[in-house]
Order: sequence, then C-alpha cells, then structure tokens
Amino acid sequence: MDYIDLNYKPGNRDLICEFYIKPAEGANLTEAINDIAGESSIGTWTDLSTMKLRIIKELKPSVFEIKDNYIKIAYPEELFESSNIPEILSSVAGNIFGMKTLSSLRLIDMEFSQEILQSFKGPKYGIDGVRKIAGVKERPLIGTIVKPKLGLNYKEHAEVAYNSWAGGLDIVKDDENLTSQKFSPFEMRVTETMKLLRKVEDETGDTKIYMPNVTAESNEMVRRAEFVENSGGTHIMLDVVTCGFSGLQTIRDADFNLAIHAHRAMHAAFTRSSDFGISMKVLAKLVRLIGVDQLHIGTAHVGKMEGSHALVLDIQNSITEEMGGLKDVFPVASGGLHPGSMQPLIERMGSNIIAQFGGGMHGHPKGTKAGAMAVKQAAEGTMQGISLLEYAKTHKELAEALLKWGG
Ligand code: CAP
Ligand code: MG
Repeated sequence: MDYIDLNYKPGNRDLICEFYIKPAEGANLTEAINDIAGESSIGTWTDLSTMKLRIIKELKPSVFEIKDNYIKIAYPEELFESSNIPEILSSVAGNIFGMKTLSSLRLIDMEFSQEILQSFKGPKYGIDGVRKIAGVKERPLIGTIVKPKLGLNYKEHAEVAYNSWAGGLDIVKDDENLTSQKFSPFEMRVTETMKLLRKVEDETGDTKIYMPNVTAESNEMVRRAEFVENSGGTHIMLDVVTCGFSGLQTIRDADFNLAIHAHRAMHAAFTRSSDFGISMKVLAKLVRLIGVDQLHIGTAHVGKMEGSHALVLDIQNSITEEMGGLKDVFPVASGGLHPGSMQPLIERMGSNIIAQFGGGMHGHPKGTKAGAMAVKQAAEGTMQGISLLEYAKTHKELAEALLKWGG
C-alpha cells in the first residue's frame, strides 16, 4: 500500500511522528517509508484479503513530508487508545525498529493530537509549583545526590543529607539505584532523613526538600509514595525508564500531593545511538504528558554526560514551551558538576533550572557541608554577575573547590 501523500495537511486530530530513516542495502527509500508507515499502523508485509475500505479510509496514516532521510507521518488519532502510552508506542515505536528494510531508524519528534493531550494529567506542579514549595523565586534550585550511591546505612544517609541542607542546599535526593536495599530500608531512610530535614528547617528557617527514590513495582511505588506523603514529604523521585510509562502513570494518576522528580537512568541505551533509537526529546515529551514536575535533561556538555549544548536546549524547550495547556517541567542539570561548573552551566541553560552536584560536592576537601557552601556561593556569585575567581577571594569554601576542580 502507498502511504505517501505530500499534499496531506495534518490537523489536531493527528499524532505526528518525525523519523530519521535509512534503507538497508538493496532496499529503496520509498519501499522503506511505506514499510514503516504500514507496520506502525494497519499494514503488514503483504496485501490482506481481510482488509476493508473503511479501515483504509479512516485509519491509514499519511507520509506528508520527506526531506532527504527525514520523514513525517500523520497518524489519525482513531488508530490509538488515546490514554494509553504503551499502546501508542507499540504502534509508532514498536516493530518498525526491527525491519530488515532499514539500516537506521530514529524516532526524533512527536506531536500529540488534541484528544491524546487531553487524556493525560500532565505535571501537577510544574516549575512555578516547585518554586512555590521551595520558596525560591529566581535563582536555580541547588541540590545534591547522597554519595556514595549505595552502601550508607539510613542514619549515615540522613546525616549526609543534613550536612548538605545545613550548608545551604535546597534539595537532597536519593541516587537512581538506591531504593530499599538491606543496608538502607526505604521507610527507615525516609523517616530518619525527614527528621533531620525538619531539624535543619527549624535551625535555618529555610524550606528544604528531600526526594526519596520510590522506583519499584507499581503497587509498591504507590505504597512508598503514600508513606512519603504521610511522612510530610513534598517530593518523590522515580526512574521513569526503568519503572516504565505504566508505572509512572500509576503514580501520577494516584495524584499524591507530591512533586515528581524524573530520573532518566537507561535513557542513553536508546537515545544516544545515531543508528537506531528514540530521541531524548520524545522521551521528555512523553513523561511531561503523563505528568512529571522535574526531568534530567543533561548539562549542555558542561558535566560528565554526553548531550551537546544545542541538543539539551532543544529538550529544555520541549519541556517548557506551550504543549496543549500542560504545565511545564523543571529542567534538571546533573552529572559531573562541581561549583566551578555553575557559571558555564547558567550561561548555557539559564537560571530557571535545578542544578545537582554529587561527587562535585561530597568530594570537597573540607567535606559535605563545605561542599554545599561552595555550591551555594557559586550560585550567589553567578547570579550577581561576579566571576567565581573574584567571588572566591571572599568565600573560602568556593576557593577550595576551585582549587580542586577548577572553575
Ligand atoms: C550524578 C548522578 C546522576 C547523573 C544522571 C550519577 O552524580 O547522580 O544520576 O547525573 O545523569 O549517579 O551520576 P555526580 P543525567 O554529580 O557525582 O556526577 O542527569 O544525565 O541523567
Ligand atoms: Mg545518580
């Protein structure tokens, strides 16, 4: 069947997908394009005696744009169960990646139809809502990840968190692979850490945020989120790729009074390759649609993870620009950051971000609290437009950090 119709004008009842496609040896582009459009909708490898004109008329997608190896396909929304991300992805990001007629296929962008957009809750808080919880208007929110990633018992964990908040940080989060291991059972860690959070709030008068990692089987995630809410928490974090879109939607639809911090561990298994995969931008739009309030998007090449400045800004736009009336999502920069990274980071990503420092804080020569002070000082200096070297002349913790990691 031929799905190419360059005169088709998509409307708001179409789900639009943009693909990068390269035909395999011996296959031509038109054949490969039609294979994708068919396999991701109503077709298969041969014609069907059971096909009906009605199905072709109502459900056939249109390949309406072909520019070199980039194509856009408009899928009628009736093809999908609008509130079901797993089904939508099983269509437009399913079998097609395995087809022999392709040597490359990347799903690089997705625009949702009106009905699909209206089928999801989207972020509950968004950037403004998280800033309101934190009581921070302008500057970046500054946070840390308790390190080492694994192994601290729950009391040691809580103590590292206390020192991080006492040194001036807004946020402490669990690492992506810390959940409820024997050395740090979830409820005991949350209880102890929340106790010290309240202590440091009393001592400083500042609002502090703890993001426990609830990643687990879906029912267990609901139970853990409920425990955090009952413990007076304001946030949870979860690993959206490893816990899956259904798990995320179960938590979002439970509608806890908890902002959701989305870690993206494992994303690079399919976002990074230039041959086959799904872009981080598509992943970002999907989790915004389902409803997260904060999302890791990279450090625009300032830190340790791949992801160019242009790529990260494109993702940052896709989670903050208008999208069907959904709230925006707080961009999170994390990975290999230290106080000396603050200036280039804000120059590249702006100050409406959450910046997280793990090793680049707990590795400070004078320890965690000094590391937190150095991060806070770096943020203050940067927001005042003062160079970090200059600001370090009167802020020794920052000076010690710059000496160790540079600026
Ligand atoms: C950072 C981190 C984060 C990564 C995630 C880690 O620690 O906690 O998980 O930043 O990467 O485990 O590496 P460091 P991304 O500050 O010590 O590097 O944000 O790109 O998803
Ligand atoms: Mg981590």
